[in-house]
Amino acid sequence: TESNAKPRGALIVLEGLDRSGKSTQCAKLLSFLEGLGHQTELWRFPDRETNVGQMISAYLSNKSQLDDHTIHLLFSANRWEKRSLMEEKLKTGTTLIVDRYSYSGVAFSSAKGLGIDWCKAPETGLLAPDSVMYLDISPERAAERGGYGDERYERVEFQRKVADFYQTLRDSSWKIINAGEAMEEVEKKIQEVVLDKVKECALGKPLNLLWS
Ligand code: 2DT
Ligand code: MG
Repeated sequence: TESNAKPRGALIVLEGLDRSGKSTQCAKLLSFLEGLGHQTELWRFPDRETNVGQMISAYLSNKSQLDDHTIHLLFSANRWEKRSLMEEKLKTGTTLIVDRYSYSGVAFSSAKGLGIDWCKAPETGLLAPDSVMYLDISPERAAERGGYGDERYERVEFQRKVADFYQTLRDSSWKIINAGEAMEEVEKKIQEVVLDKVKECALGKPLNLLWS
C-alpha cells in the first residue's frame, strides 16, 4: 500500500543511571544521524511539557508528594499520551532517539519496592524499541561526575538498587555500552549499533509491542 512505500524510522532507546551520559550521547547521536541526512528527532521521558509531565516534574523536584503507585502510573500515562504520535513519526520515516523509556519506569519503581510485574503491566502495548542501549556505569562512578542535583532518586544507594533492576530487565538484545570509556569511544559504539538498526528498519523490520 501507499503508506508502506516509505521506509520506516527506528525507535532507539538509551537507558542508564543518572549521570551515565545518556543526554549527551543522545544529542551527539541526533547530529550524527541528521548529518547523514536521516530524518531524526530526539525525545525524552518524562516529557515534562505535557500536563501529566508537569505533575511528574513537580514530584521529582519534591514540590509534591504522591503515592508510589500513582507516580508510576503517571510516568506510564506520559508515554501513552505520546504513543500515537510516536507511531506516526516512525511510520512516516522519522527515526526517534529516546532518552529513557519503559525500562526506567520499571527499574525506578521496582527499586522503591513495587512488584516488577505490576510495574510492567501498564507498559504493555506501548511500542517496543528496535534497539535498547544501556550506558553502563557504576553508581559510585556516576556520582563522581559532577555529583547529582537535588531531584528525587539522585542518591547512590538508590541508584545501586536501580542498577540491579536494570540487570533483571535486560535481555540478550540490549547493547551494553561501557559508559566509563572516553566520550568519543562511547559515541562511536552507539553510532555502529544505530546505523545497523536504521538499515534493518528501513528494510522492513516489523514494529513490535512491549512486552513480547
Ligand atoms: P530525567 O533526569 O532523565 O529527566 O529523569 N523515571 C523516569 C522514573 O522513575 N520512571 C520513568 O518512567 C521515567 C521515564 C528516572 C527523571 C527521573 O525520573 C525517573 C529519573
Ligand atoms: Mg535526572
